[in-house]
Amino acid sequence: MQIHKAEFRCSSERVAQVPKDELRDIAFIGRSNVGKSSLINMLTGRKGLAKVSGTPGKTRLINHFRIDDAWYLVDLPGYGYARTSKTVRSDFSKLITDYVLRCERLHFLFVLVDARLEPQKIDLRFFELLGANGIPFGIIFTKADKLSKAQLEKNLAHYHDILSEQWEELPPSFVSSSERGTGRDEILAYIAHCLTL
Ligand SMILES: Nc1nc2c(ncn2[C@@H]2O[C@H](COP(=O)(O)OP(=O)(O)O)[C@@H](O)[C@H]2O)c(=O)[nH]1
Ligand SMILES: [Mg+2]
Repeated sequence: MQIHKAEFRCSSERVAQVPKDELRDIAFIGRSNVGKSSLINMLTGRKGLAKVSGTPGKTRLINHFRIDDAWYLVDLPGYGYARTSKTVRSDFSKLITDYVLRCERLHFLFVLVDARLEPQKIDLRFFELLGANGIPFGIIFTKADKLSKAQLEKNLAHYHDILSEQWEELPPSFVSSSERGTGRDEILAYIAHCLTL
């Protein structure tokens, strides 16, 4: 699949404000600074579509981007950023849980994790929440360019071991680098597949 048209549609501070049309949402989430905005720009081929920020934790809105008049790419707020107020920090904000667990627009969710890091507790907790609620999701390991091939393989194997302790069937996973365009074709092909279901 190729993306020809990507237009910002709206920012929502409450789920009541998200679009009400019949198109479906493919959403992206992860810890602040994991590389979500960069990945969205890489996938859509639009450098400035989602803002890439050096100051993490700023985006607390749900952003809808209308793709080829066929589906929405949804940029969700980051979670797990400590230097904000207590209510925003409390694991996953109400905005995130309202959307992810209850919004019927959501068709598939990609959870981004930094390929360089040990599995983070907050990400594992989030997977549990998704599993318990039957939300279909996949994992994208980001910033792969910052690792050697051997280190990447090692980290992925370790991650899979940890997940296998909890899951009988592992979620689909992808490796990305927004710097190099790695993972673009695979992720877009998977989205195309999801949209046929
Ligand atoms: N080397 C490298 N840096 C990245 C990649 N993706 C994001 N970054 C950097 O990581 C920082 C956070 O990226 P951003 O997309 O704003 O993360 P967000 O907070 O999850 O939206 C920025 O400094 C990016 O330039 C990547 O694939 N490779
Ligand atoms: Mg961002």
